Amino acid sequence: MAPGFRDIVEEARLSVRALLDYGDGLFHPTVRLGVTGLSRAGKTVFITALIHGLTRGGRFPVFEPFATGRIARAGLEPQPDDAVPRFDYENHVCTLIEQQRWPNSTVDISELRLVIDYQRHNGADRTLTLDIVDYPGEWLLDLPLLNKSYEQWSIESLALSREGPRAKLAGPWHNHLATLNAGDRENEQSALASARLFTDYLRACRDERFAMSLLPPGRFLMPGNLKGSPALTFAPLDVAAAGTAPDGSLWAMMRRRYEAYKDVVVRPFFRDHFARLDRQIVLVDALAAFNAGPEALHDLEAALAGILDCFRIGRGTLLSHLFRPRIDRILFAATKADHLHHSSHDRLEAVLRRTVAKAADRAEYAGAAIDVVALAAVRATREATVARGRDRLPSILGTPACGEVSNGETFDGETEVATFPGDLPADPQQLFEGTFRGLSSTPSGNTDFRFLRFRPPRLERAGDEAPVLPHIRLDRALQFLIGDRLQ
Ligand SMILES: Nc1nc2c(ncn2[C@@H]2O[C@H](COP(=O)(O)OP(=O)(O)OP(=O)(O)O)[C@@H](O)[C@H]2O)c(=O)[nH]1
Ligand SMILES: [Mg+2]
Repeated sequence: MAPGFRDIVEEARLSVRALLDYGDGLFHPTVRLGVTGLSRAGKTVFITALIHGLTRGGRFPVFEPFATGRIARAGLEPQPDDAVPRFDYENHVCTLIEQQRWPNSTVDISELRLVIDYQRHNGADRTLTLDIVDYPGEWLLDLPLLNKSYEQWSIESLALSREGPRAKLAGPWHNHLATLNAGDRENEQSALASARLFTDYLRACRDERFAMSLLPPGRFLMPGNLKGSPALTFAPLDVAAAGTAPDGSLWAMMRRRYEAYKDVVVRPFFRDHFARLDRQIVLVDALAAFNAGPEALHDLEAALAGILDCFRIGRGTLLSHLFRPRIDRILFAATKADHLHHSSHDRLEAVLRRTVAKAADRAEYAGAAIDVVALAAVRATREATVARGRDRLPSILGTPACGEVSNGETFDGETEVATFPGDLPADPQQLFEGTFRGLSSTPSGNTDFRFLRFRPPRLERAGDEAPVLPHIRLDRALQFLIGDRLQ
């Protein structure tokens, strides 16, 4: 398809941005690291732990420049973008360490600059600037909308909403949809009701019992200052792919608003943030999908395919070819691995590897280096072996968060318990064959997995020194993401 005027303008803007960044990068070697993941995946905890570890001397044996002492200093400096909120690092550390609570949910983009002084292998002193950008994964999953017409999006969203557990959750919206005729005159009240019922359906899918991942448009569930605006007041209609919307019809109104959503939300995100990233970590809460059931796992797989597609889109811009390849490394990380016994960490990694590999095949992806890791940015548990009859079960010890329920017991947030969350199978394929029982189909208590939320660990202080946060494989993630830039 020939590029339209809007595409050319967009390309020119991207090019100017890339040139400015490129010039800057010549004098100050910089890595712009995107940290993303769907809501509650662990973004805030990951960034907080990463900065805390680098600035306060964490234990990172696998992060070579750190372990060999070549990093002389790492410290925070003012960030480069004046219009982006600063990542509230100090507050998050205080919540985590002093109050032993997890940080509150964040719904916007934020940024922080870390400057690392290090010695090259040849002895020369150098500085690497690491700009960390935290943005919701839901925004990333909006990028495929750029290549879809309203009609295509409607057809796909409707088809998806008729599958598996989604069909039941979409009931009220489908009933309303059946009363609408796309060719009828445009009507604000119909648009409002459709958008509300469609959003209710998306919200129900996200509930932890179903833990669905693929829920665009992302801002419907996190509208921010666009709440109530026409750009968020639309929904799919039952329309034909090749059809034309009659002037003044409900269809034309919905289509106009869908295009407005792309203009107001998706394109600026792509231009101002996504297209400027060099490296990307995608955090994935696979355990939430195991809790919910096989459909959630398949949905996660589809979401990861969508995400990989975005990185392909991101490589197509003109100047990024001429000057430097953008996003050249992508790490997929299964978070909260501390909920599993270490004997299952490799298995969790294998599940994610299998999910990403399949997604990568589908997306016909070729380009950046991709790796997979199972990690816990903050390790909230310890391990133990618990005797049950003759069996010795590999268990984990932790303090379940206040209000968590297991086997009819409600926890008070103070008592440490040993739990056996369930073993992952040695062959990840078994999980994808859909034979396990999750909350979406089975009452809690009878599910195959039950991962409780634990409180952050109680840390021992040695004198005035800030305590070190325990983690699992955070150093491996760092080595992949920036190790090569500190040679
Ligand atoms: N045990 C354990 N729990 C974690 C870890 N990281 C995150 N969590 C849990 O996951 C929840 C969400 O983590 P956040 O870092 O706030 O996730 P987020 O992706 O920033 O979430 P939003 O800001 O809501 O999009 C926390 O409240 C913890 O319950 C971890 O390393 N270990
Ligand atoms: Mg957050």
